[in-house]
Amino acid sequence: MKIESLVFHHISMPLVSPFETSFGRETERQCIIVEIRSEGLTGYGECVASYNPGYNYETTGTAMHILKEFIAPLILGKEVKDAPDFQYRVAGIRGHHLAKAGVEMALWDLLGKRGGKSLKQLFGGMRDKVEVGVSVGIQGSPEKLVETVTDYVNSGYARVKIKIKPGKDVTYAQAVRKAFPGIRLQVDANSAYSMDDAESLKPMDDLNLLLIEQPLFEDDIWDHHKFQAKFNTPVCLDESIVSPRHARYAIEMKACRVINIKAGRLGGLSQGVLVHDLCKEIDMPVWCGGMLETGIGRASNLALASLPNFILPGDVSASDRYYKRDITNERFALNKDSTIDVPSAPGLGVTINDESLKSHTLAKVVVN
Ligand code: OSB
Ligand code: MG
Repeated sequence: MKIESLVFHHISMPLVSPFETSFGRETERQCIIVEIRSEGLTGYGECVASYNPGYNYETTGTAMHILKEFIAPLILGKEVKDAPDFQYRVAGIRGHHLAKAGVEMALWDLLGKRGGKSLKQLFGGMRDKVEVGVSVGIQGSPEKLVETVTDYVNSGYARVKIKIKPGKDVTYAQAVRKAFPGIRLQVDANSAYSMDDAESLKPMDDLNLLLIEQPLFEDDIWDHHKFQAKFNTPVCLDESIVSPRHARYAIEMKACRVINIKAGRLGGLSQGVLVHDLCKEIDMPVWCGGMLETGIGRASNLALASLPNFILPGDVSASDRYYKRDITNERFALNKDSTIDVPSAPGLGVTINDESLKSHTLAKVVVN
């Protein structure tokens, strides 16, 4: 595919309710929409970097810089064959996985549109709908948390993840477990703890949790091995797994029993598929993480989660859990069985609402 032009849309989307994690509170979500023209077709991708470097060192600012100055020149006017070819071309750019992944997604959309195949078909997905859960931000009190969780359970979510941080952890998780004895429950610390805190988190082991996500430092795998050895509950790594290589390190070190796959963090959907395949070989379950995506990134997450080893429900909730107005014409709804349908139209299977995209745009950069 000859790459004829790239457009980067820096957008800001108001969230329906604030989202608080151990690294901060967001009321709006920023990201960069990547638009690529090639041979009469337009492909879209979403770079999931946000305004703050709280989850990842990348931000919308650094991503815009890397996209415009370094990634675009490597592919503009070039014949890019597929995702591996793209990865080969950008291999000289160290890190900046979120930026790379945004472009790779747009290339997948183009490949699918050109060949008349959905991303699910291109990846070899097995499911027409995938099981999903909801990620609930930190709340002011255990009572408030139970109230919020109740609303989500009533709207049909059969799996709940709660965000935790020091001082808002064990008692919060206990309150939810008490209110919902049978629900599939898990917690996510986003690197808020150190090994010195492990003992205080030990009561989590009595709550029949599916997993404890990323308790320790984002650049650490070894201490997670020590943490996992102390707990019966599976440890799941998110931030620490930035490549298929890191997934192998974590597996070999017995640092976790589950991996959260996010294409952005790994540097592209192709890398997400590789981590999926690696884990499948050794029977380690994976699930699809979320970055509060717009309809574009959400469509790609659903396609990825249709692969066979996505055994646990993903953080891929319905559109109305995030945005009143999305930038895609399609909205994703929750089915009665806590699933969401995987798009089946060519490429990502979504169309852009130009007016909505424009009204959410803070800045636009054209490279041609
Ligand atoms: O750690 O999984 C995370 C959102 C932004 C950054 C990091 C994370 C999250 C979520 C939300 O948990 C998942 C979603 O619903 O998109
Ligand atoms: Mg996480």
